[in-house]
Amino acid sequence: MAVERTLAIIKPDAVSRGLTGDILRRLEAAGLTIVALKRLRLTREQARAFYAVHRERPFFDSLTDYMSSGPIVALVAEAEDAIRRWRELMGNTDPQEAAPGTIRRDLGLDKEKNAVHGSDGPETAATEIPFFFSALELN
Ligand code: IDP
Ligand code: MG
Repeated sequence: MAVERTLAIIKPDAVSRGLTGDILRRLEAAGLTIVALKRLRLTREQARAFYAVHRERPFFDSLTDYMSSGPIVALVAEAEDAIRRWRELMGNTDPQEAAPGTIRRDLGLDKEKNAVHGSDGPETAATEIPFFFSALELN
């Protein structure tokens, strides 16, 4: 298994509740390395661009309003099999369905405000990482 990079986001619900440190600790404790990190607030248009793949879904307007409602922390994590491992740490999209010990089960509020994002595959990571980080920030 090759060393991979994934895009992770600590979503507005988690940043506003002061959970950034807890989530970063879980990520590092699981053996992933933070190679780039920033705090920012997306505009509504930027959130709609980031989640464009979901534009036909009924939750798209609500999701993108929420994702632009306050600051987020975006980061790139690196490890062997990083994409799958970060998604496993996050847990199911719906915190009520997520396994005990996962971030979403422990910290998520509901299916929308579920604390964290992770790329769902190598192609997605390859577009999501440059959405937030320039080549200079990814040495
Ligand atoms: P994922 O984040 O687990 O990959 P996706 O299906 O890609 O889940 O959905 C992206 C985001 O959209 C979710 O993390 C969540 O915030 C939101 N979302 C997904 N499904 C629903 C839903 O049924 N209701 C409300 N929000 C949803
Ligand atoms: Mg997804």
